[in-house]
Amino acid sequence: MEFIVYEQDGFVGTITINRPKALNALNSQVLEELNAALDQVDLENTRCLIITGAGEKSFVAGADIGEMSSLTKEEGEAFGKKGNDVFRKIETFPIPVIAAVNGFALGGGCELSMSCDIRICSDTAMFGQPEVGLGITPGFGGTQRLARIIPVGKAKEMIYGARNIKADEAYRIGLVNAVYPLEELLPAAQKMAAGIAKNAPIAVRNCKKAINDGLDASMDDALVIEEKLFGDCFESADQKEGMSAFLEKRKDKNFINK
Ligand code: DAK
Repeated sequence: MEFIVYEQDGFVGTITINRPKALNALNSQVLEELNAALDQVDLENTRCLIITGAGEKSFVAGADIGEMSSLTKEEGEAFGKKGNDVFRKIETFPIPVIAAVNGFALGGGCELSMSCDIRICSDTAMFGQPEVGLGITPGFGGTQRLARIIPVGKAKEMIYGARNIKADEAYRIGLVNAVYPLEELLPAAQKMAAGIAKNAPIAVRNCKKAINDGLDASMDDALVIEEKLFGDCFESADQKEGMSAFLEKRKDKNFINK
């Protein structure tokens, strides 16, 4: 792959968008490679994923404006679908995905981070949906996900005004969970990922599914979703291991993803 680097460290996988000359902007090739990289993750042995950007300046500075500038209506719609499909794949990926936002997260970059379960960022990060200044709407889920993550009025203010926000404001309004000095960002993401990976993988996956599916349902339906995913954990080796460890007052647990 030309623009995606995949690294595996124990149970944690890291995908790096690697197109620093264009501040990691998303052209069709980057989106296709990102899609392929996700398909290649070994889900038997990977329990958490980190997505970050190469270089010290940018996570992803948006969809590629050069490529988009000459699209027809049909091509624009197809490009939007390509991004939406891969971002939805991330959002519904079986294991948790952490965005480690190391700089600009504009347009498609902000949208990519929002398709991840958790966002943390460097103190140099900047988030925004500048599309209306380019004569388009956010096209990779920005109008939908931003308004679900932060208060609707804030989302509308950012999107209508094409107003970018810095890390401290992103933290204040709940767009990111934490802010770190740039050099501490990736270690912090790895520590968070390792903390997730040490827990029972089937239970963690079922929690992700319960939260995501439940948010799209009524409370009555959402509780049924939870009941089923709760029930699904029983009779698994890891449920027996987790509960035996508690009853035996044993700190070390050996979860095997079965
Ligand atoms: N696309 C292409 N190239 C980009 C880019 C981008 N989004 N962002 C930066 N680059 C390139 C620059 O052109 C420059 O290339 P060279 O001139 O060196 O060849 C290089 O990266 C370095 O950028 P700068 O020289 O501009 O660096 P600065 O530090 O001065 O400024 C910046 C950094 C991030 C403030 C600036 O580059 C910037 O404003 N970039 C654009 C940010 C932006 O507007 N992003 C949102 C893009 S729109 C849809 C589908 C998708 C979308 C919408 C609709 N449908 C199909 C409905 C998504 C839209 C977007 O994401």
